[in-house]
Amino acid sequence: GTVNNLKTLKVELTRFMMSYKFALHEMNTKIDILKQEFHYIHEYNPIEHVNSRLKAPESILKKVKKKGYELSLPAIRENVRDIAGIRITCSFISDIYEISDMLQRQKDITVIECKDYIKNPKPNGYQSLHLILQVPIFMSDREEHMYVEIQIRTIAMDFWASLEHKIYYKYNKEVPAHLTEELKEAADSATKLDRKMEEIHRKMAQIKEDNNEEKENPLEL
Ligand code: 0O2
Repeated sequence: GTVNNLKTLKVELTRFMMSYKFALHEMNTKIDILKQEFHYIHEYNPIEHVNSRLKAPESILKKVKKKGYELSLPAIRENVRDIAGIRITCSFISDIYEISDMLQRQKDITVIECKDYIKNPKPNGYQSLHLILQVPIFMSDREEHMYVEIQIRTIAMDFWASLEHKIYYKYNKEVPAHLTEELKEAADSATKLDRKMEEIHRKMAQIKEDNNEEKENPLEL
């Protein structure tokens, strides 16, 4: 009885996590193709780096408990949508939306949700574009549609979020108001830096384009 049940549970859990592993693999390949293609068209690489992770079983259970979801694999599959997570760090803000559009346009991807914390930052200053997508994976005897969470942000947004996470992680008491304000100020500085770099990038691209036109039409003024 109990031993067999445990065996079945183990097989089911392994299958469950395996599906997310395949979904991550599928999405990572898509992102890698976009990265290479974008590089070819725009002559620069818009993706600084890509990180992906499978949510650890303890973290999954913690979330189920926190949100009060039913404790069953079907309920977890439906409700915990960030078991497969990918973070794309881009060079410029405009790259974020271009990459996001390119993913959303793919025919086998279903867009479930798009949260724009760049247009609407969180009160603490957090910025990122969050997509919940559904991607099909094909196995020997079945096809499954898996949720994948994609976070897309610039290096400056990532810098802020990484350090904010380090500073406040696991501190569940009230943070003094002046520190919350300073953190928000730091986020505003990151935004300023992002906008400045994008502006320089745009101006430089224009100069390069003008130069190329001169070369192509040497006799025209
Ligand atoms: P981890 O360790 O990254 O997985 P939910 O995902 O349901 O708990 P919500 O509000 O629906 O909550 O999701 P949301 O706002 O899209 O954010 C989820 C993820 O975004 C978090 O995952 C973080 O990775 C990131 N995030 C959101 N807000 C902040 C923030 O203020 N600071 C930092 N550093 N990261 C943030 P997890 O599961 O919390 O953590």
